[in-house]
Amino acid sequence: MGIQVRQLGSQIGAEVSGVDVKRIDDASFDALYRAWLEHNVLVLPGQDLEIEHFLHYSRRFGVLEPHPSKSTRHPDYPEITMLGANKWQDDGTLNMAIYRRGAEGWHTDGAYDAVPFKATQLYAVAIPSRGGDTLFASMYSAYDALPQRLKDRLDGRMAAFTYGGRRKTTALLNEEDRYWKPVFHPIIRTHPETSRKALYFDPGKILRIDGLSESESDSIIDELTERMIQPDAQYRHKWTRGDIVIWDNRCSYHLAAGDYPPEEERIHWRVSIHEFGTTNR
Ligand SMILES: O=C(O)CCC(=O)C(=O)O
Ligand SMILES: [Fe+2]
Repeated sequence: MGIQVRQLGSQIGAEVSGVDVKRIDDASFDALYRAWLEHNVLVLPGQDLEIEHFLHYSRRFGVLEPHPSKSTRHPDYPEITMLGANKWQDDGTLNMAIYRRGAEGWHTDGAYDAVPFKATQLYAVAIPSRGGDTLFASMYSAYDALPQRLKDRLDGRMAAFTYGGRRKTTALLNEEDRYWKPVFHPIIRTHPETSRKALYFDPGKILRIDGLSESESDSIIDELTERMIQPDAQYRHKWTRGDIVIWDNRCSYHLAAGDYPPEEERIHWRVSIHEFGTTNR
């Protein structure tokens, strides 16, 4: 099976064709994995999958961990989150936390865990007639574009992160799961596989930057929020049913457009993937 890799954005994103993930061999998977490390976001169109196939393929990247949001789990497969399912409430109104999931700001998944997620992978089950794109941006490019003053100030510093961050947005969690102990990550993070430096930052999950006064920490968080997305380091994915998209949370940010007609269905199967040998829960 020969795979073809076509670059999408100038600094992030690639499409892989010539692959059926149900029967990809080791050599092709190695090539695909290398392309993923290089491009951070991979799109594999035209996949025809059952849940078991998706889980089996996802496990080639690492360990699958159920997302802490229990209310959006698949009832029979806890590792699968059903994005966009159950968005209508009993009183007929739209559950905005489900409809707008991932759309409140650029973020990286799992920064609230001691070991952040390696990857998130989605499979498009139902796609609306318009809207509902997902946007991606490179953390490597964000780091490269920082002024030297900030690189020097942040180098070697840890930051505290938690679920919901300073705004405590925990609507997707059950009551009993809303207490999170902050975890610490280096804000300039060296990718464990590529050894490249990235700006590991998430305005919706960060609490403070260690070793700085509260006011300096807050003002740097504001400045990083302005600088984290480089306009020329983005890729915007327009979904087609059957697409698999996987992104590397150690070196990319993403954002759901959150703008599709709510009366239409937008459903993805979603898995959180951790590095082999690591678990948080
Ligand atoms: O639905 C999307 O486009 C992405 C949602 C998101 O942020 C996620 O799945 O982590
Ligand atoms: Fe996300």
